[in-house]
Amino acid sequence: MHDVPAIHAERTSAGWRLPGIANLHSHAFQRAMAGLAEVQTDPADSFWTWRETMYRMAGRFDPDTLRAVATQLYVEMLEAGYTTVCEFHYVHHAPDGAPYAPASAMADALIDAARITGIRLTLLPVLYMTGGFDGRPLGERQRRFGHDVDGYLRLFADLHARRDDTLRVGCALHSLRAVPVDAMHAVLDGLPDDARLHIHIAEQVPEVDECLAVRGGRPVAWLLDNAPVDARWTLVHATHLDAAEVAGIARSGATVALCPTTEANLGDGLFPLREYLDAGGAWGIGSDSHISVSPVEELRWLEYGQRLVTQRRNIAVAAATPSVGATLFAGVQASAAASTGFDAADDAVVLDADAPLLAGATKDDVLDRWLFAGNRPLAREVHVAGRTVVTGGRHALHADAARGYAHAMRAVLAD
Ligand code: NGQ
Ligand code: ZN
Repeated sequence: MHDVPAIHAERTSAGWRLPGIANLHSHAFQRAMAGLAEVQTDPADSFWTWRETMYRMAGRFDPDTLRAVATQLYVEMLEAGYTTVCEFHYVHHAPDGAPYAPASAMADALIDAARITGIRLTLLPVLYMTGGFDGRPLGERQRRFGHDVDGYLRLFADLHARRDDTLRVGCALHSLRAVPVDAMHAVLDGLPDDARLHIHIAEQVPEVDECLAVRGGRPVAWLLDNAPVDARWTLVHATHLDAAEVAGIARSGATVALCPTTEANLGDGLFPLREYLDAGGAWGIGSDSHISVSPVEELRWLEYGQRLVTQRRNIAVAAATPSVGATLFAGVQASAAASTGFDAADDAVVLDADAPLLAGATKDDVLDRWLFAGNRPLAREVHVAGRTVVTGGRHALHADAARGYAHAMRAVLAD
């Protein structure tokens, strides 16, 4: 369990300079359905009915529309201060399940979008094999997500050979629901030793119950007992934990990727943040379904969720740092390299020191003011891998990306 070093904003002539922020969890195509699943279809609407809407949206993408949507999304991320994105990518094939030529066409679209916009990309091709814990085959709408072990390892090797300064390639297991035990071991055995591993886990209560019934353990407990979970691993959501699981993740060195705006939007439940911080656990944030593309909103709601249930204030603080903003920002920085595979220490976000929200700010309160005091975007400049990608709050492709996105959305939303 590690001490998280405090982060201080540095006052420069351009503004308040901070390290860049890693976005640990993204499904780029879901940007296209943000705001389109907020209509009640059934009084019992839930994560599971949202998922049906999401599958319909996933069914409409091809490489060109994915490239356009991801380009707009990555422009929005950079303007918000995210400088690295982990793309949890599972829409691999054509809608009928037939591979594209090349088989990496959809992944290539994401790589293109990252290169065009300048964001660092940790591409996580997803292994997705079954429709549930019982091993049932993929449903019709899931067919374009599927691989066998050999097909998956071929895709992984093809993508992994292309890594460079701003591209890393890791492995994602969609979830315990979607990956049989033997396949999990076969894929883990076939990966390079330093591969990053991400997995959705324990997001919904029915998933915990089914795992208990079928595998005889809660999802996180089962994973800790059956996989070599360590600092290379990122557990996405890990919402429903008992005390032993909280301690077990923290001890393993894995990072938990928390996605508070998506978790709220989907009605997942609330992560036991205070207990996890007390255990010394590593964590970061992700924008996941992109119902919001804002590290400010993720961190604010991470703290606010805790305040709402505990009826207390200022929960996420470290002994050394009474500032909630500084503690949250430091937590995000501390997990970034292990989860993304990048050493991105020189990436930077420069906040507009002339903004009224930051009037009279000091290095001790600037993070709290940025994260809690308003909604006007304050990132004035963003620097990634030696390139200045945002100036005056705008990405150079701000207008072009929006035009390409509007065009792609007409195709995606057409019947
Ligand atoms: C996903 N998203 O794969 O996009 C999932 C939903 C599932 C989130 N969990 C589908 N937020 O978990 O089966
Ligand atoms: Zn996800």
